[in-house]
Amino acid sequence: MRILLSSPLLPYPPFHEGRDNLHLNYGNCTYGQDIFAVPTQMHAYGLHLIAQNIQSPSTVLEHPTERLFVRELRKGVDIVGISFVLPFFSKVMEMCRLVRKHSPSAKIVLGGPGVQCFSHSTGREDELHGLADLICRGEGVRFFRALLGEDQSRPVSQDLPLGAVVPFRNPLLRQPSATLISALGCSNGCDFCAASAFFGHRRILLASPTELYKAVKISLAKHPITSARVLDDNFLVDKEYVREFGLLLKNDAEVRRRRFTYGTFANMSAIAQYTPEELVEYGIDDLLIGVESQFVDLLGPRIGRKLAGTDAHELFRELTDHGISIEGSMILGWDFHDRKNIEEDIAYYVSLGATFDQIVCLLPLPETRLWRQLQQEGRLRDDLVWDELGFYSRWHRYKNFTHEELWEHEDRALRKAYETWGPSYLRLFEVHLKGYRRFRAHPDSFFRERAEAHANDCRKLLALLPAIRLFAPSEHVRSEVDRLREEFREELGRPTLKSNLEALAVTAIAGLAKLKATLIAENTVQPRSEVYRYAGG
Ligand code: B12
Ligand code: SF4
Repeated sequence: MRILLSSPLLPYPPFHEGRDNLHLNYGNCTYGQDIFAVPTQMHAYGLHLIAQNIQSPSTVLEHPTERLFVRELRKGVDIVGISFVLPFFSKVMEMCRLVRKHSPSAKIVLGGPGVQCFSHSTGREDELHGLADLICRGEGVRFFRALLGEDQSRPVSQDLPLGAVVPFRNPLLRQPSATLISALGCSNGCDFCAASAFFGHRRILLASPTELYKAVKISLAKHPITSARVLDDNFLVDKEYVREFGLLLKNDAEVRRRRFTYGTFANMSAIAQYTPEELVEYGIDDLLIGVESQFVDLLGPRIGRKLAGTDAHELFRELTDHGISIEGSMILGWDFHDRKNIEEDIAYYVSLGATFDQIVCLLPLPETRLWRQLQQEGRLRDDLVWDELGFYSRWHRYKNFTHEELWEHEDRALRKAYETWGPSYLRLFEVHLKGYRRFRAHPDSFFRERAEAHANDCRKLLALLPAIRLFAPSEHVRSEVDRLREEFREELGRPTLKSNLEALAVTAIAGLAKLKATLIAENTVQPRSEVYRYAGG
């Protein structure tokens, strides 16, 4: 069997006012932080996971040009699998036509969250459905194994390509990081959550704690990394799992020597099962947490139950005091939001002091309860276009705001967080300083090693402080830089000559980035096309 797996074709459409869709942190969690927004590189993980877990050889194309895609088709292909999210609907249609033209006998299989389009009619889905042979509505590894007549119950292994954080988009500052996948979906079923709906409001486990640990070992053996992101919509929900995985890491001398830690996603009720020290013991360094709104009683039962009983201020303080950074997430444009309480909600969110901020407007996605509710209320647009999905979609009517008004609130909220807490790099510096303080004299050597790792991270981030001071968004942030620099000196001594030279170099790079940002309006950065060949087995 000759198998070709591909993500959508380049070029990607221009993005709205510098809001780069392709970078998780840049477009989401550090959006609005001027030159300090953090570009992160990610991959088409779903496709790699499938390719690494079938017995047939396969080729994975990431962001192919039309030429590259056609060249691969012409080599002769039996199955073409395409992974997409909704904004690439038309691109995928185009790709299916190319397959029919250049490899007419190939079977076309569509997968990824984009297939949620088939649960709604905008008038174009039948055409795409007609071009494809099979649609995978959910988990793809087992689907593909079934298609190839392979044993579906074999364990899932993973050795996914590295992602990276690239400050100022400067390759010299690139920090690679691994990606691991433990489970897909979440059973909490929040009304707005597309990921939960896509996997049938279930959590589908892909790797046991031992298998996930093996993936960490493979990555550490191959790459000079010290951290990973575990993609799992609610990783902390299963405490036994997390404990087993965490202790495998803790008891492994090499993992410890490399100071390996990981970030992941979890809701507040899942986090409440742990003490912050347990989270550190199990290897966690960062959590993406949905705050959604302070008006918990108005959010409905499903969203309410993941937040209920947790004091977000206390949780955020406790976690950051233990050296765990937080990607806070909040939504604007709930039906209960009016001009007064939206301000209160923004003030509440900003006061939490998250390390990264994902503040976004409520966006309905097909198959969710929110979608069905808006449909019943006649509030979905009749002429909605899948390709227009993004941070600035106009797919439904908000109750109390125009789209423009809400987008202004969003920009203002992000600005307020930025002016209050400064760039995420500065917030991260403080989290590491706190982690160092918390654990430097801990009786257990594991935690003292964590303290050392925090001290190293502080030393690395120190190089950014002069640039942050120079381009600070407010006087307050400038004085925060001075305070934190002073605290660093008290805890870890005077910066070395090497560190001062690094700071000079980073300030020069930041200055150039600022100049470039002033002179050239930013538009979509086209990702590089990449080809991966897998032997199968
Ligand atoms: C990481 C991530 C990103 C990364 C990387 C995306 C990528 N290239 O995969 C970045 C930051 C680049 C990103 C960007 C965007 N993202 Co995004 N992203 C995610 C996130 C958090 C995880 C995706 C992931 O990798 N999961 C792990 C892999 C293993 O799972 P998977 O992709 O679902 O794949 C499995 C199955 O779907 C299936 N499958 C997938 N592809 C295929 C193909 C075939 C042939 C088959 C058979 C099966 C199959 O098998 C896989 C294994 O089981 C999800 C939310 C979530 N929790 O799922 C949102 C999500 C996918 N993103 C979303 C959106 C909207 C976007 C953006 C458009 C952002 C925006 N608002 O403008 C951009 C689009 C850019 C782009 N080119 O893709 C939506 C998609 C909604 C939809 N129904 O289409 C999601 C669901 C978030 C949400 N809003 O709810 N995203
Ligand atoms: S808890 Fe998070 S991942 Fe789970 S359904 Fe709600 S929003 Fe989605």
